[in-house]
Amino acid sequence: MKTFHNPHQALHQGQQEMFRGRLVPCHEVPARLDFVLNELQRRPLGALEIPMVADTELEAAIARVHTQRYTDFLASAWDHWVAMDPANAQRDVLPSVWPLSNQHAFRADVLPTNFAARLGLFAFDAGSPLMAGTWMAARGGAACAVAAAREVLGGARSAFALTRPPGHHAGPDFLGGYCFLNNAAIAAQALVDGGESRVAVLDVDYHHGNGTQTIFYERADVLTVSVHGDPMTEYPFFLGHADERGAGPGTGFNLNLPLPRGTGFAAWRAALDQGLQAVKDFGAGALVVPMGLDTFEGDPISGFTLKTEDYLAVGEALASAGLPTVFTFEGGYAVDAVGVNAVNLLEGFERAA
Ligand code: Q9C
Ligand code: ZN
Repeated sequence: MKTFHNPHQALHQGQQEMFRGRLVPCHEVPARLDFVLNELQRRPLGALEIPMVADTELEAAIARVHTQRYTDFLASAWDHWVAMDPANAQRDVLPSVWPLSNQHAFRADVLPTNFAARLGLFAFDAGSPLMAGTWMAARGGAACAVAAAREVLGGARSAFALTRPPGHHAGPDFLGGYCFLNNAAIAAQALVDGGESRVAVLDVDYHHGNGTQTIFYERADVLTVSVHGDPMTEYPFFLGHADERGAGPGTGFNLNLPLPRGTGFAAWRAALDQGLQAVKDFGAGALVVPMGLDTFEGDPISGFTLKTEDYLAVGEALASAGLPTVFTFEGGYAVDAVGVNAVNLLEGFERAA
């Protein structure tokens, strides 16, 4: 399996995230990707490459998933932030005001001129700092997703997009959960555009893949499945329940498998099997796996108890779908374990593929 890694990833390096009224050090750090790269060098699965995707092609692939209004905002956010106050050049961009979606409460159709207000329209939390290099880093990650999709369209059994920043919480026009561009959705859409008529996304991150769900919610050609911590108690809280089955032509093409905090491997694995059965019933021609390693017992912000050796079995189970598969890198905050856990999953897949 080839790995495409993002040479610009370290340009995105947040200082602090808001947590329960305090600013705490960011969990989503550049070293996460370095640990995965180091482990891939120790236990090679295939070539390690930088994605070669022309700017115009990358922009087109991103525009298939995200709105122009949102990508324009991301591209110019840093300059607007610094223009508000030159001292902002030393601070990360974080929102502090949001339009509630309650009926007759606030409007989301008017784009305010004030940048802090605009930020609140496009960001759903104060945990996802943005800085000078974020746009460059996010585009580099998306390029990995495009390159991995092309690799699979070209006949490879699998490819790994070692994306950072992560992507599965980012929607058509919003950022959050440390995510800016939805790399998994970009890969899935690239697979559709490359000729796959049915693509499945099976999200194994601890957190519900809300952005991916929203992007494909009304579509019958992309099945979205997510196994995650129950949003009644777990982030992102406001989406990810079992009764969200899709809408319009997409009705029946979204499956959420929420599990209680504290769930161990046996019960998690049973939910994964249920997800894999849905992928099979759908008749997918290709699979995208947003791969979060925050299901790990040692993860500092999550609540499942998977062990390092369990990830070999996770990879094996994913291979049993028998589909060309793109992996994207999502969460996983036990930094010194994230490399071994990620490569275990991919190695388990390769052994069984
Ligand atoms: N004290 C991903 O795994 N906040 N995003 C958690 C922690 C956000 C996770 C609060 C978690 C986002 C890609
Ligand atoms: Zn996560």
